[in-house]
Amino acid sequence: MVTSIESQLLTRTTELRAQVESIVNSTPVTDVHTHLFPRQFNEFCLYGIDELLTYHYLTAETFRSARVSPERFWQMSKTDQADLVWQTLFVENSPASEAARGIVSILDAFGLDTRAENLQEARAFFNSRRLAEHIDQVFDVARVNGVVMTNDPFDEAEGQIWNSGVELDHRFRSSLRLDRLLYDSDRTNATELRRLLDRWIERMNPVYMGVSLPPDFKFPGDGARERLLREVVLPAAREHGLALTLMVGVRRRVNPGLREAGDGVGKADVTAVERLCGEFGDVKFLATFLSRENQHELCVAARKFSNLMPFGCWWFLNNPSIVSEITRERLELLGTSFIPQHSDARVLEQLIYKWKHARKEIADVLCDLYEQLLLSGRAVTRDEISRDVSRLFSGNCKEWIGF
Ligand code: HDL
Ligand code: ZN
Repeated sequence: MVTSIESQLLTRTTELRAQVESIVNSTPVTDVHTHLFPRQFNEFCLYGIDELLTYHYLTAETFRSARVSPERFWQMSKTDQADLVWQTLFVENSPASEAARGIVSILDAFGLDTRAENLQEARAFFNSRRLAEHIDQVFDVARVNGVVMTNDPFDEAEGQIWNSGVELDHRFRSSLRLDRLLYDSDRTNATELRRLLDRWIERMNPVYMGVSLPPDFKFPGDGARERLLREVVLPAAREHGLALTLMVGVRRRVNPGLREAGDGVGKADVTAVERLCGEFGDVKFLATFLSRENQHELCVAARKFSNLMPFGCWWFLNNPSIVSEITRERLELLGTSFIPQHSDARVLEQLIYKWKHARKEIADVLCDLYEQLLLSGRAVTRDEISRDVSRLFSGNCKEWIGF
């Protein structure tokens, strides 16, 4: 028999869950790391069903089930590749993976047939879209108010667009990606590198400088990369007032034949980031680690260094089961002083699924947290829930990178 206290509690928690879900689903988000481009960047602005289905997450999964070698696949046209992905992952099999379910969420958002035998309807729909309105609608449906791009000053074609004095859509802000700068040994002249950095910061007006790092990254270290970080990048970050974003634990080209899908993961050394944060206490760091095994250590490191902002459930971690686990441990160790997710979107419409799926997990974790708080003796108000979600979805980002 349910006592009156139990039924009151049940009513309160039911109301609470409804409030949290409504606030999480309606609060706009700033997406702190993507590979998206505005339409002013022409062929860099990827959208539509063929780009969505040839996303490297899906091609990797297709190679596991289709009887087509990667070499043969790369010789096919993009539409033939997309047809094979659709046939393999959506017709011959259930779209069980997170990336495949993401396509279902996107098609469903546009009212398209998620069980179609072929891509005829989807192609006709996306081909009929006027890009400017399409971008508006995607940002609106995903409730994304801004995205940070990943800009590589050493990509010839991208550099030309920047040099043309392109006017950026205000929803897209740049970040200066340093991978090639730090890894191409022929650019290791510190003075030359600093001159290049200053020039590109002036031109792109980035909101941060970012670099991806392998699992064996050490700091301090005696390699060229560590020397350039210390002598060039960090002084530039300090003088320009820019945050440095560290993406740690990627093993590039584990299987080169898979091209963009060929990268892997490795457990990294979080103490390297601790030492960076300690030595450069006046620089703000954003950090995300690719290995699930590094996530708890990153939370503890962030408790030691207030200039360290953990962000996102990166790449192989962007799956509901792991997003839920990471978000829960971050809340328990950091309160709301972290950035729970970024989309890493490469194709425009991915914003819709990546944020819909992330919001579901974040809402579930927050509901449990607030229910625990209620049972501990403190209810939360609607305004407090809204304040917390706004801080997670945009406030922490705004404080760290001004966007
Ligand atoms: O290095 C990165 O920024 C990664 O996010 C890679 O771009 C990776 O291929 C990716 O898209 N992950 O989601
Ligand atoms: Zn990325």
